[in-house]
Amino acid sequence: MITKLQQLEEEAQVELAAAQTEDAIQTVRTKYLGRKGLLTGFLRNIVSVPEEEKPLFGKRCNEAKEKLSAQIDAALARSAGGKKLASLRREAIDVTLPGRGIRAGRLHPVIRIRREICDIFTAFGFSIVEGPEIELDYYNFEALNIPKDHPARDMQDTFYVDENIVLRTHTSPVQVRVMEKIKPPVRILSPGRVYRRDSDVSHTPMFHQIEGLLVDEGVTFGDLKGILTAFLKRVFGEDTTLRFRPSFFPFTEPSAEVDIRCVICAGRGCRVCGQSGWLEILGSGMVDPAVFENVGYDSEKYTGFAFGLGLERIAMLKYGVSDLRLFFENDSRFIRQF
Ligand code: 2NM
Repeated sequence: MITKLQQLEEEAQVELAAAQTEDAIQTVRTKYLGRKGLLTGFLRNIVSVPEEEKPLFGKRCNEAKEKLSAQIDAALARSAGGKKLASLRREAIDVTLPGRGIRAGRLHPVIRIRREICDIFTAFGFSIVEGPEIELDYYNFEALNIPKDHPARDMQDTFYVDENIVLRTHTSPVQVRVMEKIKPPVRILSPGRVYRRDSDVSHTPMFHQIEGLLVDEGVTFGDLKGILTAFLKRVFGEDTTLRFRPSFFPFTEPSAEVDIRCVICAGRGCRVCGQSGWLEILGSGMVDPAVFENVGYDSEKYTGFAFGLGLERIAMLKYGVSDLRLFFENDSRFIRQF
């Protein structure tokens, strides 16, 4: 019987050694030490043990149960410890690893140019003024000396809300509103969105403009040339070459367009400048006396100059963007480059 007990103990040892999980270890405990376990019930075999061996057999039975029970406890403790260790290893954080970078937003190139130009003119003493994008026909056309039969007023070119209300086609109405309110000297810059019924590879129905206005006693075309030259050299570089070319606008007389030497080909002629060697940058002129009369300024006492430019065009030339439509796609890969 004692040999049988030893066999049983050995079997239990082998099974316990093979038990890898807590469940498997518990199964061994139930099989040998449970209420109907093999070792638990083994003491009943004492009836077939010779009288003089009975005490020893009983003692061995108890020892076997206690030993196995202790081994199972130890195995369970090892298993739980291993599990805890594994989970600690799994959840470990390497605090020395570099963090994941956060993608910061960027300013849209049109907004960058707008800020840059506003900063330059603020330094020249100009104030920044904004106004409504939905504008009265009066401020957008009439007050600016644009007659009723002017092509700019055509339904083809202007978004009409109704007979008297339009989406502004330029930001000059803002300047008319300012002149109605305050007496000279006036030095203002009006940035903003403008709208024209135009849509092809080089025109979008909405684009951004900046217009400037300076009015005082004794302002001359020389002042216009001086201010605009200083401005364009700050934007495109001090060695930029300029050209003032006669032009026409209903609200200025005389009028001039300002060109710069082509930034792409340096004047040799290329696709961007249409082989001319020059790039049109802005329109300008001395404010027409008729405009001053419309806002109640004495055109005998005051003179002034004004100018206007499109921001998308400036941004394309300055940053070398070849397709206007990129400005309106909001592709972060494009915007991130500036
Ligand atoms: C331009 C060109 C020339 C202009 C005129 C005025 C105002 F309100 F004073 F009459 N503001 N802006 C002007 C003059 C705009 O854009 C090409």
